[in-house]
Amino acid sequence: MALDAETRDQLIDTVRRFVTERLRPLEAKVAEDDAMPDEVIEEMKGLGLFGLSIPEQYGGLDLSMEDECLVGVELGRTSPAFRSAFGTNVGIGSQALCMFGTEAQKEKFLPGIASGEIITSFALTEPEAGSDSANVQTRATKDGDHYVLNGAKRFITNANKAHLFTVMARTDPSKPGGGGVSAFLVERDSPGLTVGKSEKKMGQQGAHVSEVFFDNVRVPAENLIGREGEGFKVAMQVLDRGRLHISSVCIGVAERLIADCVAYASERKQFGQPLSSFQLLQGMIADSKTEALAAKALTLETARRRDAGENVTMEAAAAKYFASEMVGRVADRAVQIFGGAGYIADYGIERFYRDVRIFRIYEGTSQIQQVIIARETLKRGG
Ligand code: COS
Repeated sequence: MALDAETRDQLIDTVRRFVTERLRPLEAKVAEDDAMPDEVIEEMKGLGLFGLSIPEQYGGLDLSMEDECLVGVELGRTSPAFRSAFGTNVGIGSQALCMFGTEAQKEKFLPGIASGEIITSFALTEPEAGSDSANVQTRATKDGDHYVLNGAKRFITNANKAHLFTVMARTDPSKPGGGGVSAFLVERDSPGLTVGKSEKKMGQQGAHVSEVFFDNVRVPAENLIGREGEGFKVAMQVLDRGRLHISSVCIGVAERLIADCVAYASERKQFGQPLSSFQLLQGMIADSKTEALAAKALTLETARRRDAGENVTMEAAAAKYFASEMVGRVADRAVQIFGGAGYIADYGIERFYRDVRIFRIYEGTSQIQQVIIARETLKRGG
């Protein structure tokens, strides 16, 4: 549902102030501690951030994709680890349920997801199913009114805190591709489900990924999402949406870095002049600004088209591809503009440089986005 302009502007203003006043001062500490303060999580819950995308009738804010992206841009103006705390609830952890769940499933879980009481995770990736996500090996075998899950997932965001997983598992081993895969809601306290240690990562400290293991985990048949054998398509549609959300966060980070570069270049003097007076440096700022504007235009236009009911698989892939590569280039230029200071941890620029690297990998690598864009373009004939 689209908010009226006034309510939307108020929400954006509130999120902007929260990011500026509460989150930005904590960036270095969260990175250092690799943990998110509990009080910040509580404030995020109070602001409704866990329920941005959840329908109003279940306690969420029910934002349109366009409004979610506008909020995503604001959230991108600080360390992306903060967004990750509720990102799975807003996106990949909740959307299979929102789009394909039964009324009973929604009533049971969505209010808790919207309030942040239930943390969700999306468990698709496996050791042998990364980019080739149809190659799911985790098995789900029907046993009476249950399915029994066995297998392992990896790189699962927020698994260490999750109460509820959307798990893609193979129900039909005779079908090797996506057609034999089904999606399930699996509760964390199910006997046989264990979560591995949090992985040590290159960036985004304070956000966590872990392995998840299923050892004869019994899942009630009523927890199947959609129909048996449709789990791969469910996952792909969740990712179509998630890719737009990630694009908006990339744009926010780029805007933040451009502002930091402008502030630094205006203050720092060399050869008796501020850095900002040098045209070679202005060229870097102009390139970053142009690319950020282009990514924003593409992302918001695609979000509006999705809101209007169009299939935007190709356009969402293009947005994710362009925005994630764009913020990589912007972060690289930011290190260059800050010079030696860009390489020193105290200035925070090198942290963003590391943080943004994952955007070109998760929710589909740049190469996967290229595959999706090319396939569809070839199919359409241009
Ligand atoms: N929406 C709806 N249906 C989709 C779809 C989408 N976005 N993408 C694919 N499908 C359907 C296809 O239409 C096809 O249906 P039929 O069998 O009825 O024809 C089926 O799913 C299989 O699709 P496809 O043949 O394209 O599957 P591939 O194995 O070739 O894989 C890619 C497709 C590579 C695009 C997919 O595996 C992918 O996105 N990989 C990256 C996964 C990823 O992002 N992982 C990140 C981790 S999760 S955070």
